[in-house]
Amino acid sequence: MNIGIVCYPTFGGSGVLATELGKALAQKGHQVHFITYSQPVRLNSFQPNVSYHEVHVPTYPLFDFPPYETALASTMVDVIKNNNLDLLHVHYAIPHASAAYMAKQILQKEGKNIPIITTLHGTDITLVGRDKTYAPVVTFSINESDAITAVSNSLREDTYKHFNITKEIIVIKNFVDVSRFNKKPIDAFKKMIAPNGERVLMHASNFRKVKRIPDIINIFKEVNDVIPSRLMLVGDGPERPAAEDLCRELNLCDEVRFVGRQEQMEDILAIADLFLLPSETESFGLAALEAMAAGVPVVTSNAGGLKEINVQGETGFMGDVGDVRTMAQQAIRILKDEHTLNQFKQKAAAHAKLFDISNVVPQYEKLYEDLLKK
Ligand code: GMT
Repeated sequence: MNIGIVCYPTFGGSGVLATELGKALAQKGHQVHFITYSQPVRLNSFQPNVSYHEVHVPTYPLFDFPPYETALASTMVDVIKNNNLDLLHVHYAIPHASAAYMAKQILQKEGKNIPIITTLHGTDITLVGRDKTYAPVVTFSINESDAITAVSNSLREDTYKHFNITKEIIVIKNFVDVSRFNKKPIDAFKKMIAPNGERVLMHASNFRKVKRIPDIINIFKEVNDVIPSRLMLVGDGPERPAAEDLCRELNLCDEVRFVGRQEQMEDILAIADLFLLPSETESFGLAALEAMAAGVPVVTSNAGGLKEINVQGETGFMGDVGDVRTMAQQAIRILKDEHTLNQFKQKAAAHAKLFDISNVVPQYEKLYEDLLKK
């Protein structure tokens, strides 16, 4: 098949998932065309069968806000026509679903029908999309998609709850390439972070409010008071300065490392003993699944789709949003001795296999094939 994929090219989970899906489809022999405003971060090496089409947004002195959605829809039309795409798969509803609707209408006038698949990822529904300045367009363009998928049951329910969706939403859960994350720790790296054999706690995100970064630091403080530990914070975003302030206030500057955005998550996760994700909302929690695939147990909140990946008492634990005390105690329970930690590590890795890429990509292929038969 000739497949177009539209996504955010940044470090966010939706862009990561869309890029990994495109790469996997290309490996299976499909021609994949990424349409984004910059090179997706996980599209960092040459891949046969993969093309990348950049969306350029010309500016003009009149524009306080350059019309990205118009540029995106026009680029979609151009790429679909010139590469004879069979279908277009957009990830994250805003503004990809409405731009795709526009492109579809333009092409229909020219006699070409292009099926649109919209995959809902999370904040496009639970946070941003619900804002009344976006909601009518989001609702309309989701309903106009030829197929709608959501990355968890929880997100599917949220979408029906908050929007007037008249079509079936198919759940295709996020996936991870288990073979990529199954790596041995680099000893020198582990020694650098935890020179005296301290436990390594980790978090990776875009440091937005929804991730509750202060909870992570407070959980770490309680753990470190009992078990000598280090905290690695991977990523960057608006909450980082406040997080640095909190570390200074709590006198944790030597124990907490801010390592910024990183591409080689498999090497970084390989040295972790525990991953923390106490988010306010989380439609799925791909970062936690990648940690589990690396054999790292997770302590998370019980928000949204986290309940669908984290098995209480097996792959880690869950606490209520904001319940720092409980999550710290859960972390201590996991980290307290080598035997317990190893059991959690093994179960996390085993459970992640259920979400292996090899089980999930065929579900998207089947969906595409069914649409093309219509
Ligand atoms: O978590 C973020 O802020 C990034 C966001 C995105 O769209 O890139 O992530 C969402 O999509 C991921 C991939 O499907 C999910 O794993 C995340 O749970 C979801 N984030 C939220 O719901 C907050």
